[in-house]
Amino acid sequence: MSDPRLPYLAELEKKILWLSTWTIHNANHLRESADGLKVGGHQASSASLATIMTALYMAALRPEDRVAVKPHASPVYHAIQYLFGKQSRENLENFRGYKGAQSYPSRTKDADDVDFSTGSVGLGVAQTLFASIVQDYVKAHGWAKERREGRMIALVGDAEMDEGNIFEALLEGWKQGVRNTWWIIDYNRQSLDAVIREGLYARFEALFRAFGWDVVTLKYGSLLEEAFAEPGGDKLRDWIDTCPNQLYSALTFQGGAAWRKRLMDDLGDQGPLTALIEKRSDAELARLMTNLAGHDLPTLLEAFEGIGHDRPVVFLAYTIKGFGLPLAGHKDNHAGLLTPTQFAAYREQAGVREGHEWDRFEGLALPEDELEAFLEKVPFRTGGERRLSAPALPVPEDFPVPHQASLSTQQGFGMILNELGRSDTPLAERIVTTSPDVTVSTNLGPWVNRRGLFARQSLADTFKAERIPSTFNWDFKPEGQHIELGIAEMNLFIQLSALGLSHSLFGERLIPIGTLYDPFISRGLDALNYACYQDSRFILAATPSGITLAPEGGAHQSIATPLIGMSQDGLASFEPAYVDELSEIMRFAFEYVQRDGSGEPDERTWLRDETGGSIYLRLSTRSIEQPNRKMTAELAQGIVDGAYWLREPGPNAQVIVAYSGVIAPEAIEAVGLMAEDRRDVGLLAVTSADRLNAGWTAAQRARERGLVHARSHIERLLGDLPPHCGIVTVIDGHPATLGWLGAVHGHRTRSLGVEHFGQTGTIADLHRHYGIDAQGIVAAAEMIAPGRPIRHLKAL
Ligand SMILES: Cc1ncc(C[n+]2csc(CCOP(=O)(O)OP(=O)(O)O)c2C)c(N)n1
Ligand SMILES: [Mg+2]
Repeated sequence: MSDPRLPYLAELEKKILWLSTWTIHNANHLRESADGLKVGGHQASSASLATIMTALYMAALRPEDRVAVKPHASPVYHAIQYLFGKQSRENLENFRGYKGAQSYPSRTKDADDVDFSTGSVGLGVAQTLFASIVQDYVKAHGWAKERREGRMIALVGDAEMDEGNIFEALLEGWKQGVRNTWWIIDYNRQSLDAVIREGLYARFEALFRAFGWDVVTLKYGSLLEEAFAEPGGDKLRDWIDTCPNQLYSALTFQGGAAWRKRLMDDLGDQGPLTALIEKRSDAELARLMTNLAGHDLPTLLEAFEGIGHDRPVVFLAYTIKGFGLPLAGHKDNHAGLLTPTQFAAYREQAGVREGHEWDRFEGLALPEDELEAFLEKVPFRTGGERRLSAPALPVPEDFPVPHQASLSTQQGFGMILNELGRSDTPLAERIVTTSPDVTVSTNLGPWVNRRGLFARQSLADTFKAERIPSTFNWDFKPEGQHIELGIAEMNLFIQLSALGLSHSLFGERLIPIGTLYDPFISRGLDALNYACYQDSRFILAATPSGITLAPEGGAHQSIATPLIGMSQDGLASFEPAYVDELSEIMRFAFEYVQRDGSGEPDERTWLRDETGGSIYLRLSTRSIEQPNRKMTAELAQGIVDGAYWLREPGPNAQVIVAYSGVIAPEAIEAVGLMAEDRRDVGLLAVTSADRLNAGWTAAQRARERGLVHARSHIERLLGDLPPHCGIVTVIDGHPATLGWLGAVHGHRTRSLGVEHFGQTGTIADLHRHYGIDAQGIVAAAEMIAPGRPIRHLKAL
């Protein structure tokens, strides 16, 4: 018996294709004359997925399912949401325009319930796999009991599969026993520039099987299957199976007459096959030959709804790029647009009158009330609000502050986590740590010993069972709180991105903390960028950093990361020198990652702290002498706001030193060396160049808008410096990080730091080499604040 939903789905598919095509055509039309900004890359890619997305959103999906939509299918996504009443006509009219519907589905910029932001191909795909691990994590900890398990689904372009991060994720998924993950490959055999290599499907199949996935190949639609059953049909099937991708695409573009000629030339037998071809009109023949499974609703429904297990599945769905449009199959169609004549023909075919383009049911054959009733009952829409939330967890009052005469920030970080791990506070319960094979070397070991490693199935530590002494106790268990990853840093960031959305995706708050070596942030940078773009919330502890890694040499010594931290939106970066600072920053971080307030700036700092965000801690393994001081409220505030005076400059200051991070001892020494020969020298501890800079920029903007009293933290700190005072800045990182400080009030500035690939050596060797030792700082001060020779400055 035929599925009663099919007539409705067929009509809706037609409407979805129309709406997405019209959205693009209309936006392009509007914009072309205004500023020449053409809409590219959407039309053909969208049409390729229109049938699959209809089958999913209008039938197969459940509200608990989460989907990463291929970037260029955003018009289809927006069209579906428009039919659901969740996307506005204004936004669609303004597609790709100022504040309009986004070119690529965006959780933060779009108003229509996007699950994962996509755009940089490959990342969204992997994110579904890691989201599935998060779902398992949440369930294994006994949370979200009343929620049904969702499937994490990615709609993947076939050329998107070239992205290496997908393979990294596959391997990790295999290790973690990933479930409930579906990847649907839009196998249109076209990329942006070209038609893809022959036989790629066979590589995909072998690959996914090797990683334990079920492979479902969706090749022929029901019309083709019926034709294959006719006499001579098996020959037609053989022909299709060996037809090169280029030829198939070209014939699709050319249409029915071309199909006929070619098939007759190749297959005409004056017998059953000729009859099979001849009995169809050109239009019917074209329809038959393009009836690939990815455009066949009955086949798709059967495939999607036939999965009755939770194993990961890849669907290899044959499709046609530009299906249903006059540019179908053409190899140049990626950025192709319909010409006015082509569009007029398509409009005619869609039965849409001018002026009625946005009418939801215009041109459809079924009565409006029936379609409306069908839409109302679509299962995907029945669960209420899909974007979830979870209350913020309190940060313990008695937050740990490790005390030792000498410590590194990395040790401090490990000790603070270990202390938190000792407690049974709600916060400690929800912390989840993860690290790409650097758990021990980033000091997470003690925390992991306490809280265990996460796995759905328990796995005892054999070394422990065999009573072999080891510092680490690596029991895997469902209640474990550390996700041990392989080395791939991309996976770390995508895992963090998924963990940091748990409150929104699964309604359960997690506080993710990821650790890695600072130089390898660059390896996962795009994934970090997308994690922030999606407003995922996590704490990143990057350690060791800079030339702390002295003996490692070469490119192991991170240089650019402070600038990455400053320029990455959605990420507040800190580089503390001392562990008491780190403690204040972490206390703040745990709260900050959970904030969800309005975007109004704070009048003290001009930072938009209410909104919260993620945190980056640039830490070090260099052990330095710790200050013995009382943490006053004022000091704590300065640390969090980004800077405080370690030594306040006097009224006649000739020079100040502003430093960030573990270079503190050198900065302190330098100030001591020049104290006799320069007046009122000050020492500014910068804990967050990022927050100082952001506040300064925001305060200037506020003043330009008429808020004349707006003052940022750094403007106040430097406000009393005499105009002739020089500033020497120093950081174990790129000097530009602090180079802007002189511009705040117009002070001469010399910025020291590291600009070049490293040498091996001791830390002292390298400080000297780069001129960021005490002598280098003093030499810079002497140049910038002329006066009598500084006695302690040795001849360099
Ligand atoms: C990381 C990244 N590199 C490049 C691009 C530009 N780009 C967008 S789509 C695309 C290829 C699309 O091919 P495919 O994935 O097969 O999707 P189709 O358009 O065929 O549906 C490229 C190269 C991008 N969005 N992201
Ligand atoms: Mg493609």
